[in-house]
Amino acid sequence: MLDKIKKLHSEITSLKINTRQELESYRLKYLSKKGIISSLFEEFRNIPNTIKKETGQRLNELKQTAQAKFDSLKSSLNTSEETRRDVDTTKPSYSFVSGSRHPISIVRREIIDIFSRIGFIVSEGPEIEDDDHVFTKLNFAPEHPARDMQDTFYISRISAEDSNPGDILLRTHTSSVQVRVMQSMKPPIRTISPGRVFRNEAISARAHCIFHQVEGLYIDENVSFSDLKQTLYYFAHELFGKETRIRFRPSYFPFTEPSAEMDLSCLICGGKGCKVCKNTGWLEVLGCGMVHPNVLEACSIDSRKYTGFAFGMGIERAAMLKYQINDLRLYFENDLRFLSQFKSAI
Ligand code: 2NM
Repeated sequence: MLDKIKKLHSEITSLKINTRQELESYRLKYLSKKGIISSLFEEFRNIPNTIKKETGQRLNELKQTAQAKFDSLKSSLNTSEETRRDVDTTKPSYSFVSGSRHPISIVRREIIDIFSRIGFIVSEGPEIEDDDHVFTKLNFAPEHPARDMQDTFYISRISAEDSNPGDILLRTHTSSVQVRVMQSMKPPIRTISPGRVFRNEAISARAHCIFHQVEGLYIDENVSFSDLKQTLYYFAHELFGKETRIRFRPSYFPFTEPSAEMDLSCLICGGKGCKVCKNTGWLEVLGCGMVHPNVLEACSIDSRKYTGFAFGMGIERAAMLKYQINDLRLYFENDLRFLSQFKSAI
């Protein structure tokens, strides 16, 4: 019997099979219930115990070899024959739905594009920051309420001493990036810093604990408030349209003096008064001002030689105004019915 198995083994391994018919004959001859291998298993029952172990092993090997040959030929013959038969190369290809950019990305890219056309570069910095870059160098008093646990996410609290930068926290604005730029560059400086910021707030239609900001900074000799106004006027025209008018209202920020808030004429009613502008004709869009001399000095810039302006805006807010989105939560829910409405050139 061992001889028979050996002969069959070499027969099977050297056998050439080229078609599916040949494969089926092979299966019937060797692997089917009435095939040669099954009959050998029948025979195996009656052989003497002394050679049972070795014969059993050889027989199993034979069966595995025959089955493996069948399996591999089956898949290769299938693919090559069916490909020839089933593919219609004249058929148009399947169409697919392409994605679209998120409205926050669209507006961020547009803002970057608008400012890069007038010489601003993009700077980025860490989301996990220290107290020194987020508050102290920006002229926030030690007891300023923005430092409060209710507003800022603290990671670890260490008291600021000597060269130690103090608490580690999530940045609440991207002005911290501009502190890093001022510390590492000499004026003239023209930069914008887009990025995520974090505030400890209850989530609602108007507030979220993570949002996106773009802040801008321009420092040189003789930079004036009229430079600020003209730059932001250009920006509003580019982002919101040529019909847009702007106005400035006095405001307060620790890092600028004087400080202002900028409004746009209402994009819906053009200023006549409607629900969106709550009948005021104006929409609040950003904060700005002349960089406080204390901030320049804290970043080693001579405040007698240089002046600068800065501004900051929420990208969610700007996109809400541009696209009339009335609930902030839409930005974070990833509902395709919302997202697929935004198409952009950049
Ligand atoms: C705002 C409003 C006003 C601002 C100030 C600075 C810096 F770093 F130069 F001091 N960056 N951004 C700034 C000024 C931000 O956001 C509402």
